[in-house]
Amino acid sequence: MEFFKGIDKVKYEGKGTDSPYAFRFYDPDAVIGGKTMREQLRFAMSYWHTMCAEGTDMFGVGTIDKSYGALEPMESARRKAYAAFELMNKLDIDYFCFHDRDIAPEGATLAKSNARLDEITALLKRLMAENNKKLLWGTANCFGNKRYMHGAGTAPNADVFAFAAAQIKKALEITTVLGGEGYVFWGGREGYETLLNTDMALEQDNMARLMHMAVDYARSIGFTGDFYIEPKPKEPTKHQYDFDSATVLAFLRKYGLDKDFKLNIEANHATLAGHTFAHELCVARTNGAFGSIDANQGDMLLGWDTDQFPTNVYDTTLCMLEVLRAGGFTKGGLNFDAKTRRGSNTPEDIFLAYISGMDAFALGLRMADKIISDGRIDSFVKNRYESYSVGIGKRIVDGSATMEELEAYALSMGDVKTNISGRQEYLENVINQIMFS
Ligand code: XUL
Ligand code: CO
Repeated sequence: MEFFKGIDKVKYEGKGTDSPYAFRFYDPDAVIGGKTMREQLRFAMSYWHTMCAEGTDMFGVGTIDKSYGALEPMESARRKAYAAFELMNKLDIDYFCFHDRDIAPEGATLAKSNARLDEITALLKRLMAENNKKLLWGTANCFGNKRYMHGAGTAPNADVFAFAAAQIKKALEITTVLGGEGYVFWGGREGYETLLNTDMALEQDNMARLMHMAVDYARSIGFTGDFYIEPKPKEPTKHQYDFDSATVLAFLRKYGLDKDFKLNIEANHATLAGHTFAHELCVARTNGAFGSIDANQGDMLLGWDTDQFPTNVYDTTLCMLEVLRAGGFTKGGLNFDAKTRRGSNTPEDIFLAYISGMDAFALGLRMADKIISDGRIDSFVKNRYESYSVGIGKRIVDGSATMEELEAYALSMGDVKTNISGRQEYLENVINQIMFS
């Protein structure tokens, strides 16, 4: 059965094409920065937005039909699986990501939910082998059901904690069976609304306990992928515990989880935290915790997680610059945690949105590679810190300088004589020259 009739396999046609169903910049086999674009970008489809989200919002019902012609939920789940692989094939996307409840609807009991998951996991495993597709990461939806109204791992109710642990155990099993390269913890409702009813210390200790159990269990069943925490500062709770990269790093180190976990950075989450996307990536990279990316963009004028398909090439360029500086992806990739607007409600819109997002990142990769080979930005930064490679600066960096020595140095100096310009405007113009020449 063909679900996306009339749409052929999308191919690279180059800048000159006038076809909307073609890549202008994503040429999977072209080598950029030492690897093919396919290997550098490791694009993934998000099952929840792409196969499931129907365009509901606070004010209205769905506008997008995602039943795939099925009348009952499990039949719909089966059809979604077939449709997902057709879509990935037509868009030439190698990976996908899912929450347990995206691939199979929750049943009346945990046992029934697990049986449903087993059925769809077997189907996905077969379709993955037939279509040569891979699982970038799996996760558990521990936020949608009303039992998670106060959180899951951070719930005040131990029965909820136990239920979440059971759900995560199953999600780890199916992720392992499908050869997932990662497993994500996004906080969901792990945060609080008011400190008046919250024991923050116990809640965070419990979250860490759950993560330790998850790591131990996953390793015991043969999961060799990376674990990720995906930082987000707000929404759904007022204060999410996984606020931003720096907060998550402090949490991981406090609880001894930093060896097993890396970060999954989402663009729109970064901006909600008051950071740029590149800042969050740089914090992850410079702390050895860069893992994977949820690719999307927010809206400057809106204060929530709009999960739009990324089209801002400045942002994708600065993102890919961080990815290249991190040495590229290892087990992570670019997962489009993005959905079409409620008014873009046809299957064609999903294809057009993926094409725009993939091309925006392909262009970002090409531009980032040009920035690195141009060398002006890197050499400017290197020169800016030159004073640390000689004399007193060198002694500061190698740890041999003392406060007394620095005082004597400052006294003999009189005052700082030179402070060279940061040349921000020039550097911004260099980026434009590289991008638009
Ligand atoms: C929520 C979000 C999630 C995670 C996976 O904002 O980004 O979809 O990526 O749970
Ligand atoms: Co995400």
